[in-house]
Amino acid sequence: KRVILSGIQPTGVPHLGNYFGALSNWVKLQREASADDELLFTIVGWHALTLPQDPKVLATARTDMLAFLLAIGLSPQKSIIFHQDHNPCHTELAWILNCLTPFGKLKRMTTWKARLADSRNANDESEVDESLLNAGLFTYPILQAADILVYRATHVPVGDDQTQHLELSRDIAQIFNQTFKNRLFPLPQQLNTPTKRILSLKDPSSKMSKSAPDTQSRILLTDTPAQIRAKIRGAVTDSIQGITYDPVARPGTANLLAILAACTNEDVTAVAERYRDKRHGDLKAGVVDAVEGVVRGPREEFERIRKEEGYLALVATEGAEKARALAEVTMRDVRKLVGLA
Ligand code: AQP
Repeated sequence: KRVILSGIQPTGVPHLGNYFGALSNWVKLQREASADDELLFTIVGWHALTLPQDPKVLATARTDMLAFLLAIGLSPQKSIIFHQDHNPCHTELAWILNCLTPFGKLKRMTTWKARLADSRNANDESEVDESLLNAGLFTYPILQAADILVYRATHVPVGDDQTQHLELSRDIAQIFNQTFKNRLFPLPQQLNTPTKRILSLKDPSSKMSKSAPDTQSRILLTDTPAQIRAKIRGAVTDSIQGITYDPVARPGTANLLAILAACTNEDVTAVAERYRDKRHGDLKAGVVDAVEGVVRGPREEFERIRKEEGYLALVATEGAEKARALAEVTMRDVRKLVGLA
């Protein structure tokens, strides 16, 4: 039996990167799941708190994210869809795992190293401004391990940026199993999303992101056709004639080709071949149409579902009940094993 779990932070409206890198794959997994498979999709509010959040904005984003998950086609009849913060078993297990995880392993996380680098003094590299770093930023990979292990998940569909965190989850599962001479936790496998990372439209050296300051750098699932057109037209490309797929020399152009290929479900080299003798303007026009074709359905469905507050609350409550029931089964064993039954 497969137990598949994945999560998304309620840090804003999902963009094309989230959609192709995660959400559309969740829907595919749901469509192709067998009757035996258990699917869990969670909105990870506790992870969002590792960075400063405006409480009002977070509260809205959290409910909106649930509406988006339904709008893209996840079904509460087929998957357990829930808010992480509705299930305290995650934090209970996270604390126990905190006490088993070597400090050195966390220090090696590239996400942590990037945070440290961000907070270094520009003039004196050896100086870290610790006021920019909270303990949650250091330990959240353990909470992520708990999110997975509390359901004894076997498969975790995530992008390749998550490989190191998933390795840590496996290490922690192994440490727990060895320490308590048990095989409680299966070692979760990564299910790689077929789509590579979608890049920022304004700076193709970084990924498309919900929280990047430049709103023109991402296409949101709520964008209107006019907004999509303006953002794609303003995307950074290059001045080389003709269209070729070369992510190193032509990252902006390659990103547009990748977006188009993801929209039409084609091989990116086949798309590049089609546009070989065309101009960037033609490519951009093709991307605008393809993106609108993908975004229209979720956008319209989101607008409809977000107004159904009673239904959204019901989905959240039922999802939480199912998630808690599953997690409690694991936690009864965990508490017994560690001596806190
Ligand atoms: N640009 C991207 N291309 C492909 N996949 C992406 N993901 C995120 N950005 C891209 C995938 O989306 C899933 C959910 O991400 P998340 O919300 O948990 O956090 P994130 O990875 O940090 O995404 P964002 O959009 O950049 O959010 P913020 O700005 O809040 O940090 C993950 O599976 C991720 O791989």
